[in-house]
Amino acid sequence: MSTGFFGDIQKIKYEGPDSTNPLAFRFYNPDEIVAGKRMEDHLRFAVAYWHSFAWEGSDPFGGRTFDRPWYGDEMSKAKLKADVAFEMFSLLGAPFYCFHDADARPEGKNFAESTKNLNEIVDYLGEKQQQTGVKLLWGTANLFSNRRFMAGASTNPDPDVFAYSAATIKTCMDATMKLGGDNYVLWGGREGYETLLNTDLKRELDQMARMLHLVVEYKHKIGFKGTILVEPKPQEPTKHQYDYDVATVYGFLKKYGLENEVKMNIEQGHAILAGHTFEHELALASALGIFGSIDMNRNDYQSGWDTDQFPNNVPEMALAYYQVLLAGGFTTGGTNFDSKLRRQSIDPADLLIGHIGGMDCCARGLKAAAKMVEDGALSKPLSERYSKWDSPEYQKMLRGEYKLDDIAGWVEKQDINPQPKSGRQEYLENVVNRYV
Ligand code: XLS
Ligand code: NI
Ligand code: NI
Repeated sequence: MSTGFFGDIQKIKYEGPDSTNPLAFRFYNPDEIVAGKRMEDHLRFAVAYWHSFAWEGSDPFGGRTFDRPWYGDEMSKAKLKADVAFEMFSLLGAPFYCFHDADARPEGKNFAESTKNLNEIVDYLGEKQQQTGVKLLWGTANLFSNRRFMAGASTNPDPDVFAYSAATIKTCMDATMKLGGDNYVLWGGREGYETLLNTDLKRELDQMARMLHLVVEYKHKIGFKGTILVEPKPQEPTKHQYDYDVATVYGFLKKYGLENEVKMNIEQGHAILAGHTFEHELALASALGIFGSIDMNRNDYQSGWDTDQFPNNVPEMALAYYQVLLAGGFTTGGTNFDSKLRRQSIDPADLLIGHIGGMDCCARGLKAAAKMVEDGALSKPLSERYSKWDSPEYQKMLRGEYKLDDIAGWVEKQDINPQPKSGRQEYLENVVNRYV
């Protein structure tokens, strides 16, 4: 039975590029084949429970702007929230969702009660998944909102918090496993510091690594087949977060022997905060063999803050999905909208419209990317640019068969005299613009 929250809005359909219906897809056509695969299977869209159903529209200067019938601490409200959430996933035809424990269950008076509440709501979510066919892309623990985590979760100077966090993660991994989740995510919003004056950085990194080892060990113990993902972010809420960006996390994983167990969940807005492009983070993760999943929500470029807006820039999406395709596409990962409405967008339909626009934008980006791959539009000029490396002498050099003095002798004998060549950036930018 419907909750009636979305009124008489029916399942969102694909109506094609000419449609002016705000409640229709113009580009996202789940069954359309792109590069040999259904669009839905390429993009693997997920809706984030927290921003759409738990966040109440507050900002640093004002509180709740949304008026939702499920706000409150009772279990019945949590179930109503789940009812509306699954109605929305179904209206959108989103195959996946993601959630934190704290989004879905009422907080208990202690760990045991919070766990009991979580288990009750997990059973309910399981029934909803059964009824709708919507699946869990990833589960995660909220180890940042409650004041107990203000000085960090695994990196807290107080080991009671470390233990509480470990226990909480265990319950969330159990929940994710029970719901058949494809991944488990760790985002360390409070894992970092405000000032070095009160922070032992070395200790905190060791603590964080211990937690990640515990997570990986438990994954194998319970036979969880999904992927463990870390989501990098440079700052906000903490001034300096340890999981700064893909490169930093990779160094951390290497140092602590975790690089074969953990992959990346890369968020567009976090990449920008770290001073990178999204495609840089995607390409680097792929090059390092740790590409996993994406959070597809953008920032406002003027604010310098994680504004978590729905994506709306097709050329940027095209470059992002180009990297995703080059990486071989998603396996367990997907496209999660970790996006929230602007706080004035208070109508139920706004929730749908935000996601519809985001899904359409990603679909356009994917199609452009697939065409660029198919035509070799960028890959041909790229391999041409590096082609001299294919010669036997340079292959030997790459393999380490020549030492520095051998190379010096060879350069002199061959009279090697490098001639600069154009990088053709404007040409390549124009090529991309033909596709978007
Ligand atoms: C916050 C993060 C968060 C994670 C999940 O900036 O993006 O939403 O995705 O904890
Ligand atoms: Ni974020
Ligand atoms: Ni995120």
